[in-house]
Amino acid sequence: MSTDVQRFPSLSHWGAFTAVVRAGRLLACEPFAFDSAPSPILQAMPGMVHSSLRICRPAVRKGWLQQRQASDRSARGSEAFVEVPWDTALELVAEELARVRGEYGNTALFGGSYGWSSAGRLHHARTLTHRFLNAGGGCVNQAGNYSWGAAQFLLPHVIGTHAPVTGRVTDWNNVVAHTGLFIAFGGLPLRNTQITSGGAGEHSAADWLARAAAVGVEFVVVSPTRSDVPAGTGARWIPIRPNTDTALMLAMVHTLIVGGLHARDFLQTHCVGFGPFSAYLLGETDGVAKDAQWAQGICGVPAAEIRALALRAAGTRTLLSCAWSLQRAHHGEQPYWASIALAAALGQIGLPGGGFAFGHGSMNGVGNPRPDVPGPEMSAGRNPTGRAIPVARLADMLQHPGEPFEFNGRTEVYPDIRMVYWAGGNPFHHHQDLNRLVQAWQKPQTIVVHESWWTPTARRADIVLPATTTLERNDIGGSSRDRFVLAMHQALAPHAQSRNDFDIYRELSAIAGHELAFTEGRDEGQWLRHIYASMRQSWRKAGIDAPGFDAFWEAGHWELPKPDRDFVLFEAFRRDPRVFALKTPSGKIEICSQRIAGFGYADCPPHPTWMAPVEWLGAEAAQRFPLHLVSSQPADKLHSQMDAGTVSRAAKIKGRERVLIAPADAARRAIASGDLVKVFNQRGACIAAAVVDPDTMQGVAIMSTGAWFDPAGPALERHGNPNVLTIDIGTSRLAQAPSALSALVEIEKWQGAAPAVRAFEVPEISGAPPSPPTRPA
Ligand SMILES: Nc1nc2c(c(=O)[nH]1)N[C@H]1C(S)=C(S)[C@@H](COP(=O)(O)OP(=O)(O)OC[C@H]3O[C@@H](n4cnc5c(=O)[nH]c(N)nc54)[C@H](O)[C@@H]3O)O[C@H]1N2
Ligand SMILES: Nc1nc2c(c(=O)[nH]1)N[C@H]1C(S)=C(S)[C@@H](COP(=O)(O)OP(=O)(O)OC[C@H]3O[C@@H](n4cnc5c(=O)[nH]c(N)nc54)[C@H](O)[C@@H]3O)O[C@H]1N2
Ligand SMILES: [Mo]
Repeated sequence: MSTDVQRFPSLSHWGAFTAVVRAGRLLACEPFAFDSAPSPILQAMPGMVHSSLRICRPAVRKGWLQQRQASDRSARGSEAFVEVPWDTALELVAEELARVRGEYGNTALFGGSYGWSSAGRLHHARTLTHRFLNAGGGCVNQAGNYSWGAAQFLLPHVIGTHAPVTGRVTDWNNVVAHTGLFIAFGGLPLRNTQITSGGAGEHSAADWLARAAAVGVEFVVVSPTRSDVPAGTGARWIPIRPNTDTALMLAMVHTLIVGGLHARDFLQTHCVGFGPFSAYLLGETDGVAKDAQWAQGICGVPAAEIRALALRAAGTRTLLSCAWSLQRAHHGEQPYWASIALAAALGQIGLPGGGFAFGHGSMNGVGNPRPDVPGPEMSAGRNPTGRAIPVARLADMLQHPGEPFEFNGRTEVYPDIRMVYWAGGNPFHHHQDLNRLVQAWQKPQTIVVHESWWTPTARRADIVLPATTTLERNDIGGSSRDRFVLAMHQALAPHAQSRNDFDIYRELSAIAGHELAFTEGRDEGQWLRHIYASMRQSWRKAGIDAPGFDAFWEAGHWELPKPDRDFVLFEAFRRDPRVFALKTPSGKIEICSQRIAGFGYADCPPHPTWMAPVEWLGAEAAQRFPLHLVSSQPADKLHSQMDAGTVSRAAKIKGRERVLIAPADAARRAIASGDLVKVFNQRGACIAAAVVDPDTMQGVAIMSTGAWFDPAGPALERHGNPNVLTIDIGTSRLAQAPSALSALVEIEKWQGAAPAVRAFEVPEISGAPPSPPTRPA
């Protein structure tokens, strides 16, 4: 082992870096030279890579080892594990897969495996899980994602594509040059722009905001917290009650109509359905005019301010951008549709610096000028069963096998799942109403998880296979929003007995007799060359010449050229709506959708509509639980990743996640900053540490997601995980996306001693199997 310092190029979702290694230990992660705003999360990596929470050897839950599928499944998460040799573990997994497939068919196997996994694309665990299960006959998959699931299924009906929510929006260049007013619904929190799925070479959001502010672009931030206003932009903050943006937007359109300011020509030539929508706004259909006064009563923004904002927007070049958070709520389809209708009424869609956009404050690289060519990609193959559930209907599926559900115009039936396979995700982080998931998780006979750390999901598996981290293998990464493609050189030997997900699946494929279908005959090195070559070939078609693989690998990165002209969303469609028709039924923007009308969904009517969410500050339930819980992305980690690391732990108070509340709400409850509090509702309770925050709107409680789930039973979670409080329902029957941001809670001061946090303890593990695994005859 070398005692000299060695340096390896690498990449994470929070940025590119150089791994500095000595004697087999990661000493530091130095930010990429081209990154002007590197993420502090990098500093958590050395501690996490060598953490005592790493899973060292394959482990099987004791009861499962003894009784297999007949074991007591309520013991998941509390029972001890038994470490077994790799050969035994692989044989157990292979046998169980074969048994479930043989007895119940491929649709008894749930392999959605939702989660972010690594930035490296070859070793992306979720992709490899699909690839492996698809090669073996398929499984039940998950459709859509937790990030922008409502938009993904709504937007194709309205504008013929969901590309804009993936970050393909009018370039920042163009905004800086042309935009007069930038309205950010959900704000522009720079903490979220630390992250790009697939990893970023450059963190560009802060730079672009500064450049826009410098040329006088006026920013307005509509959000329940002033902290969504980025420093230095001079943005005006408009506080709004959570989940009520639709009402505000409708009233802005109403203001335009009554002022005769709506873009009649554009609505005529480029849109369909403004007539019925405007009848609804004017109160012709239900007797209620959706005017500014009406909206004030819902969203809390003064009527005069709503009208002024609408007039200001009509008087200049205006870009409307909605954070992804707006659609992660009950009826989350509506604010997105309403923002498109508002942009259409302003008539600036397809013009430089105008129209609508999504996600400028949600992820790095949104609006970053980049040639429209793919990044590195690994194929998951095709799922032979063709079956998938909407991503967030996980607990519903487990609890209601054989029952019908509606989704985007179809009626489908939940499959009867006997076995769950998860690698690269943490459902006990990401899912809503975790106490409900604990129950649903007892339904499958067998659960297999690959993880690098003893996460809440790994602890709740029957068979746990230890996976390497990114630094322990070679990979290639990059994002379709970033101009850099990064080489990721193996910097460390695999921790303990951990193996690459790729190798685990290769061996399991060999046992099952479909190794070639999984590997296509390529090893790691051959795959890296193959992925690079495919990408390079599609770049060449776009006129971009990249170096050969060896030169790229040696250099550690390659930078795509800046595009020579601005991208303006729907520019061509604007110019000629016939030639460049949208992929909607009418070829135009559908402010009213006949197709959606045909679905007959009361919870997703044919045009943007204000419907009160199940839980919000205007609901009856607000009398018992008077605070709206906003569970945001964490500043100091990515979801649950690195929660046990130094950066995240430093931000905790008394070891708990923080909850931000307004001074008046704190005073009423005699709560001071630093106090431990119980945050609770009818679904659960958690302990958090209060921070009295003048930037948080009254009536709102803000918690970051990501604290590792640490229940002392269904009644109390000890660490501050907001997902014991959130509601597990679909946004509507159309998208069935998560409604994480529609939850009411109450908070009270914690009395007496609080139970210790145990999230970062390794489960009980015994070294050797007590007896050879019993094999049912
Ligand atoms: N209340 C509330 N809940 C939310 C949200 C919210 O706003 N509010 N947001 C939602 C959103 S948008 C998202 S995207 C989800 C995120 O949910 P997830 O993507 O599930 O969260 P992560 O913590 O990123 O989980 C990834 C897991 O993969 C593991 N992993 C990383 N690399 C590898 C690897 O190479 N191999 C293997 N086997 N494992 C690996 C990590 O250790 C980690 O445990 O959360 C959702 N949940
Ligand atoms: N540091 C860090 N960055 C991340 C992530 C992370 O885990 N850590 N996760 C990444 C992922 S996977 C995703 S999908 C994106 C998510 O990106 P978003 O969904 O945009 O992120 P959130 O933090 O949930 O919400 C952004 C802001 O919206 C505001 N907000 C919440 N509800 C409402 C509402 O009803 N109306 C209005 N007007 N505002 C509201 C909140 O104040 C919040 O600060 O973030 C990405 N960025
Ligand atoms: Mo996400």
